[in-house]
Amino acid sequence: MRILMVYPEYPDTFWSFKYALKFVSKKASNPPLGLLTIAPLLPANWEKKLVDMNVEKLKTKDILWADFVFIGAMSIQLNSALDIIKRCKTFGKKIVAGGPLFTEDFEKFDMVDHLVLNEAEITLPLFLSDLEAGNPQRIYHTTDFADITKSPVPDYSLIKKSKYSSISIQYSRGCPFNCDFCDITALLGHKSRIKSTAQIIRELENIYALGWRGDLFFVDDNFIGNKPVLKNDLLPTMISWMREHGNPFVISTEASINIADDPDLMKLMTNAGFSTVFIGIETPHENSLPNATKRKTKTEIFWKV
Ligand code: B12
Ligand code: SF4
Repeated sequence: MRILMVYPEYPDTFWSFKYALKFVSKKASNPPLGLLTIAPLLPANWEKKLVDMNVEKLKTKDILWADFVFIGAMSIQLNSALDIIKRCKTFGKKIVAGGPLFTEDFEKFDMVDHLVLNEAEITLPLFLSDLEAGNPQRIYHTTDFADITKSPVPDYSLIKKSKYSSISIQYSRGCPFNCDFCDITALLGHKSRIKSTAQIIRELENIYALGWRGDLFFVDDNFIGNKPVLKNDLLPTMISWMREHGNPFVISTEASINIADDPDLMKLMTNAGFSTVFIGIETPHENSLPNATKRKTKTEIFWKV
């Protein structure tokens, strides 16, 4: 079976970094980690090819090569996703779609043959076993959240690494907050679920073996969701690993502002190679926080920012 994985093009918005990326001779900031994560969930003997349309064009010969086209996308990629779907359908290809865009708006995609929604660790195996039995359904969804200690190491070998300014890696999913403008809790739940330290080391080994050196982005919703495990296990292990490998990565992530409460945690992160933490501040007005259904992360810190 030949699987063509396609990541649609972003529109020209601030977060596509279209103009900034030219200064560093890159095409996109990050590869599509969702598609890289589902690739190893597919049977090992299936052939897989990835086209990220933010770094290369989708060629007709790639579509013709495929038995199935797998599309993953965010809502902002809707227009490009629709173009891909129409184009693949003119060649009579079967389409499987998943990721945030399709999970949230699945009823809008009549032309998609199979909507494999929510976290693929749960829904993709169900689709694959029905496919093998010759009876694949149109929609697979779940209200459960995946045990990500069982998530496979993403197949980083599928990307054209020189086109990206940073490589993505994920330690946790989910967030305890409930901001009304954010889709995280609907998609991934309120509980911070973490991978094991051994998994992260395996993922770092894979990225290192790929020959990647430089920026690495932990794409967690809140990297510090489980501080005791970070402080006692992951970060000390990462510090040793980074030293043994000549500090190959410059790491960034996202975290809540209460990271500033914990100098020990920040020191450990710095020693493990973290150089930048992206912190979202919803509003400088404390009274506006309830309007965004955001409970305070920590008032004293919030007001010092
Ligand atoms: C890294 C990231 C980015 C990066 C890089 C994007 C990239 N190439 O990965 C950048 C900085 C560019 C970015 C930008 C934006 N992002 Co963003 N981003 C993320 C983040 C933090 C991680 C994405 C990731 O790698 N996840 C890890 C993988 C493993 O998870 P996943 O992709 O969901 O995949 C799983 C399932 O969805 C499924 N799956 C995924 N694809 C497929 C495909 C198939 C066929 C199947 C079967 C299953 C499947 O299986 C996977 C394993 O379970 C997510 C939050 C999150 N936790 O996911 C937000 C997120 C995806 N971003 C979001 C948003 C809103 C944006 C912006 C629009 C923000 C803005 N206001 O401008 C911009 C848009 C980009 C643009 N150019 O205009 C939203 C999307 C919501 C939605 N409904 O689409 C999210 C969910 C965050 C949020 N707060 O809600 N983003
Ligand atoms: S704290 Fe961040 S990840 Fe959590 S719900 Fe709010 S915006 Fe989303």
